[in-house]
This record gives sequence, C-alpha cells and structure tokens, in this order.
Amino acid sequence: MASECVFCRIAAGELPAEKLFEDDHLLAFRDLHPAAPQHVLLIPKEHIASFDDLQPEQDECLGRLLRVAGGVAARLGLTGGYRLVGNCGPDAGQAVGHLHVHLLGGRGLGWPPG
Ligand code: DGP
Repeated sequence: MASECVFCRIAAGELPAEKLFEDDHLLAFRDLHPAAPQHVLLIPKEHIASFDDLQPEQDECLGRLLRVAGGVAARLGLTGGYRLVGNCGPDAGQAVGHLHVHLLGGRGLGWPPG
C-alpha cells in the first residue's frame, strides 16, 4: 500500500466509499464526482500507478477487472450500454496515481470524448 494514495486508503478501509464489488484483489466503488448517472471506479487493490506501470504478472488481474466491470454494469441495470475509460498520464487528465477504470452509464455518452 502507498500510504499517501487515496485509492489505497479506500481499499484499506481508511477512507469511506460506496463499494459495489470487492474481493481480495479488486474493488469497485462510486466516484466522488460523478460524470454520469452511474459512475463507478474499478481498481486493483495493489498499488499500480498507471497503465504504463503494468507488469505481465498483472495481466490476469486486469482481465478480471474488465469482466467484473461488466458484472457491475449489469447489476446497475445498464442494459443500454456503458463506457469504460482509463486515463493514463497528464494529457488524459489522470488525477489519481493509482490505476483505475471508470465505468460510466445511465445517459447517452458522446463520442469522441473531450
Ligand atoms: P482520473 O481523472 O481518471 O484520475 O479520475 C479520478 C477520479 O477519482 C475522479 O473522477 C474523482 C475520483 N475520486 C478522487 N478522489 C476520490 C475519493 O476520495 N473517493 C472517491 N469515491 N472518488 C474519488
């Protein structure tokens, strides 16, 4: 755990969050500043700073994260679809240095994104 990392602190239970899925390796919780009616963040509990820091041994965890995202979307009733977004680095607007995937849904989502 990176002690200064807000998502590590959420994963450790030190900061509150509305959790929608949790197991030993993954956590899904509602975004504090929702950009859509449904806005969930999915994270590996292990501190990985960004997609650029992924190692081959983390492939399985990330694959499972994407499958879990689909399950969360189904539980939220997003039958019309949803979007998964992963911001990596400053140009993409990554604000939290702990790898995360946004799950957005509940409204029509424009393309291309801003
Ligand atoms: P990004 O720009 O991809 O790094 O998005 C980070 C997201 O994290 C942003 O949508 C707001 C959310 N966020 C930041 N701090 C917290 C927090 O303490 N709790 C929760 N639930 N979400 C947070």
